[in-house]
Amino acid sequence: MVSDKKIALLGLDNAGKTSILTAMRKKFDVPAHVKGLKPTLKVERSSFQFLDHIIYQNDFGGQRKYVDEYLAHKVRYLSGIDLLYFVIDIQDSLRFEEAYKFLEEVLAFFKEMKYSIPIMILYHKFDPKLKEDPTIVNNRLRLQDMLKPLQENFEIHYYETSIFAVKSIIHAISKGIYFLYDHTVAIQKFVDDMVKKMDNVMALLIFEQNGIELGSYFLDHITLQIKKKILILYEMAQYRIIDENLNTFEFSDRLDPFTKISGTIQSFEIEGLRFFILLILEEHDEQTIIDQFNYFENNHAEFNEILKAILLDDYPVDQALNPN
Ligand SMILES: Nc1nc2c(ncn2[C@@H]2O[C@H](COP(=O)(O)OP(=O)(O)OP(=O)(O)O)[C@@H](O)[C@H]2O)c(=O)[nH]1
Ligand SMILES: [Mg+2]
Repeated sequence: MVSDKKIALLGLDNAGKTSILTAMRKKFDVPAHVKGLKPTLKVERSSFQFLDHIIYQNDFGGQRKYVDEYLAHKVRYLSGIDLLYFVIDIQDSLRFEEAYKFLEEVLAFFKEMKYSIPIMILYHKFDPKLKEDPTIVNNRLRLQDMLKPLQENFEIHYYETSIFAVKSIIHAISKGIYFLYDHTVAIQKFVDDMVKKMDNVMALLIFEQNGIELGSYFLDHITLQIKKKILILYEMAQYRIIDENLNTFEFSDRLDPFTKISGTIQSFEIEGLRFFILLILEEHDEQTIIDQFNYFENNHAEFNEILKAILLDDYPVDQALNPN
């Protein structure tokens, strides 16, 4: 499925927009990747695969001449946007006024066009070591005050992000994307996306702690009998994981004389609630299974952020800014 969602990242030059997108792509060693970034020339369009579909993102270079160009031709540049991330460098208080004016003009255009889209304000470069720095804290308060009038017409969400705490970025970006969907659709998209990134998936299921299924994928043509067996395996694995206080539990089994599977279950704790993701792979050579399980394991932190973004309406900023 291809989505026609158009996402824009706007903000002044040097605010960190391209760095944020780089962080979303790379996830690891982000500061090193970001070091050599050049200013974006006008608008860089790329597609960004985040869910089971492609999202078109527009990284708007923030140099003055470009901003003037966008504002002079708003229809050309700013039409049809479904979601806006507006990035402000929290360390650069001398440019708050300029950033505000830019945002104000963009929102005035959205209002005129009757776009009521989510507006995500990223207070960026809110580096973990500056979390309690009085200047930065004060800058945040100032911005909050400045931006208040804009809330009259728009649903505005605020996030503190830093490339030194990649999960703060994953959180803010995912949150915005999931605002475009309701919870159930969002979770199902998340499941479909994971399946797409792996091979040999027979089933992938997300449950909350009472065993209510939030999202599911089963390979086509799988029999009801086998589905039932998978659910029994899930119950067994969930029991083990709780009983033995584990984060993850792997197993293999035979579902019928012809069907051997390997499975793993991961547990997530989100605001005191527990969630489980069950992955069942069709039998394959050992290395393939190990690779798939490793992929699943290595992405635990990211899955956790995405689930949080989908499931929680509010998320403590402090937590997001903890490096890893
Ligand atoms: N301390 C700190 N520096 C950052 C962070 N994110 C980005 N930077 C730095 O900010 C500079 C500018 O980043 P870019 O991502 O190129 O900024 P941009 O908003 O895309 O700029 P334009 O393309 O000109 O609009 C780079 O030198 C980054 O290293 C952050 O979270 N913390
Ligand atoms: Mg850029």
